[in-house]
Amino acid sequence: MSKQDVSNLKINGDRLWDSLMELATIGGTEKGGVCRIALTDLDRQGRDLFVRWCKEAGCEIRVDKVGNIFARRPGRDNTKPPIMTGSHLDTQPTGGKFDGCYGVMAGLEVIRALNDHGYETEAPLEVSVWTNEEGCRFAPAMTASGVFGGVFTLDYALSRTDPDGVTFGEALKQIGYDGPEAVGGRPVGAFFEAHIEQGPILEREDRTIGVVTAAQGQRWYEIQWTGMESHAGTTPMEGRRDALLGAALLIAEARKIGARPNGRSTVGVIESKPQSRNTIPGRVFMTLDFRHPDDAELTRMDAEMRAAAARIASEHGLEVKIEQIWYFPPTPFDAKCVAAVRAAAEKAGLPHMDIVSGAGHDACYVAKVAPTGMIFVPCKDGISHNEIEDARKDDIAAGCQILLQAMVERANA
Ligand code: HGY
Ligand code: MN
Ligand code: MN
Ligand code: MN
Repeated sequence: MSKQDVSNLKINGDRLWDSLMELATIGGTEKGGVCRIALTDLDRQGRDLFVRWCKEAGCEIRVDKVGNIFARRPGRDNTKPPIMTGSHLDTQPTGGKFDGCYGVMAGLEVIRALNDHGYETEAPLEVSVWTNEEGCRFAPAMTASGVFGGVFTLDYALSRTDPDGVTFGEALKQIGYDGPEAVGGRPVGAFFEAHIEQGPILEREDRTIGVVTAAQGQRWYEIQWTGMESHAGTTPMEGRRDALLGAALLIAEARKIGARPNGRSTVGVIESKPQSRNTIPGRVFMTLDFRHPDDAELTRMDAEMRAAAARIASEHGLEVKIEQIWYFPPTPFDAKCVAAVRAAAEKAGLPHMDIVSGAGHDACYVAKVAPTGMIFVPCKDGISHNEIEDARKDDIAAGCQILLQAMVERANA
């Protein structure tokens, strides 16, 4: 096969957009979003559609023991480690059409476009689907790419349980994606993930491509407050042991702690018991998500939060148990991969800028075992993890074209 100039290998933006829209019908919501929670039957349907499309594109399919899918397009020299791309198909409960799905469909479009052009790369290519990236049903996030990257053990991942006590391993079996392949432990030439930015910067700066240099660090907590249930009418205000007050005060403190430059803090889940309007809550469960691009700041945020929680507990006669369930350090991406994305954007004449990812991505864990880079495209008003998540068709296509350029150049290097 001729080694055409890579820039002639054009992707088909309409086909990419149509595939995204068809995929979005699986778990589609009335508001135009997608709810396709990890390891549910809807997740299975999305996976099955991806596998069917990849087989139609001539790929070989492999599934590993945590359900990661790898669609492989052979190259001229299949002894070489594959150049990989991909992302996730699971969504948030109020998810959108693009978070994760874009990176998977963009990878498939690269394969389809190379097939159109009859172009064969030197090294093989692989498009991956990483299980449970979102972490909303099974915490922590990026569980399966974490096993691939050697951060979590296989048993740790399979034993994660959802709020109903179903384990990751059981749910994986239920959808038939408990694959036979070992997880990771094989050479990967490079990994590139295309993703919407999920924030407002690219749109505000009017840039089409985000050259992602790193991802910020994260700390996830589960916090239990224990006070004492008592009568709402007869219990004087003084001396109440109100667990919900403790949680509320910490939420306000966490907000202040996250308000520092580049800081982020979010309380996404709170459950108070006994859920009776005339009983003072005695038990409260809450989550806390801290983020910062600087690890020392993230550590300071942790210490400030713990001190605030201890102070609130002693002032209000409460017990507080803080469990950090996940720590993810700020992750720089591979300089060569970052430069390849920047050069491809430059060559394509696309307005671009360097950017640090506010979100975690599977690429952050694959980066532990392979040279890794990410390509961001803008999303409308920077909104994501929301059913109104939207993106421009041209931007989606442009990011995919950069992905093709970066992957093919690396595969032929
Ligand atoms: O939370 C995140 O950063 C990603 O959506 N898992
Ligand atoms: Mn994502
Ligand atoms: Mn997400
Ligand atoms: Mn430049």
